[in-house]
Amino acid sequence: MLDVLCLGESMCVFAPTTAGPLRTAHELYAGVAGAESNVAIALARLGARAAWHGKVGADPFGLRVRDVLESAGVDCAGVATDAARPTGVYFKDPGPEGTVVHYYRRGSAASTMAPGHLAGIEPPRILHLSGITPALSASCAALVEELLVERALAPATVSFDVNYRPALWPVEEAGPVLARLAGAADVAFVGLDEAQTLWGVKTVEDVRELVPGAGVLVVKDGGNGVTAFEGDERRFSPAEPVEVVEPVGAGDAFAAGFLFGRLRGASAAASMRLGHRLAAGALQTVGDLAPPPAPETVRAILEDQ
Ligand code: KDG
Repeated sequence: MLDVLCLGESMCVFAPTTAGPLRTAHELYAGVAGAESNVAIALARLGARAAWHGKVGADPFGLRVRDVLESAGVDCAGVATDAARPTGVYFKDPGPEGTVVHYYRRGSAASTMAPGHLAGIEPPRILHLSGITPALSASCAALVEELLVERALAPATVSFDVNYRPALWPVEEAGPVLARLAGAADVAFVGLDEAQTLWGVKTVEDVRELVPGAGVLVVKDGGNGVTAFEGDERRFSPAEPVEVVEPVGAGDAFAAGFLFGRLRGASAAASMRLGHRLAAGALQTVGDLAPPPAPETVRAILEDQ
């Protein structure tokens, strides 16, 4: 049985190799990125049986996505190919105000995923989804509905990272959809900053009030730390202090560390500590993910309840 099945869109990403903006860059770094596939990679590197399901085009970008995931130990047997549509790509444009993302993913192969996409699949222990997928197309939104709300892969635990991407859909549309989906999940992750943008809330307690249904609600407050709500319990875990190089991917790394802890039966406190350790690595690299901590470090973190 799979430990975790992650479903979503994975793309090729291009970014200037130097600090300057895209407009004047001469050299671009090429990589593979996708919130859910990042989680699958991080989990596989920790030793979990992880699979990624999605759709890619019959093009070099799709082949690259598969190669990168497979070489990280992620099971890609369920990756579909759509010969009529491209693999999505995006560009990172670093500037004085931060990095702007330019997506070229409308009409991508992944955007044609639809209900029934995982039909006949043996339920994994955890199914991990994110709020990016319902923004891709109406059929992708219906697929998330089927998997998360209707529980097509029961009895899998369903994990959902809100991952609001403003370039994909406006707050007025995304806010109510993402609140409802997070509230239907067994484990929901949300950043306090994105909760403030999406739902106009102020504190982590406000987020819990807005999303009372999530079995475990994990609210991430950047460099301050993370609060996990489970039933009547509330636990805070401070973040590791780090020098941030590039923040993209840190949320995925945290989710992977937290889910790995839960898979190994660790407490919420220990799972959050492992999440922080992975996030700290991701924050200190230009790519989305850093190499995982040594197995003895992971063991020590998880054993210290
Ligand atoms: O969480 C990191 C992702 O945002 C990045 O890898 C790209 O999946 C991506 C997206 O849709 O923005």
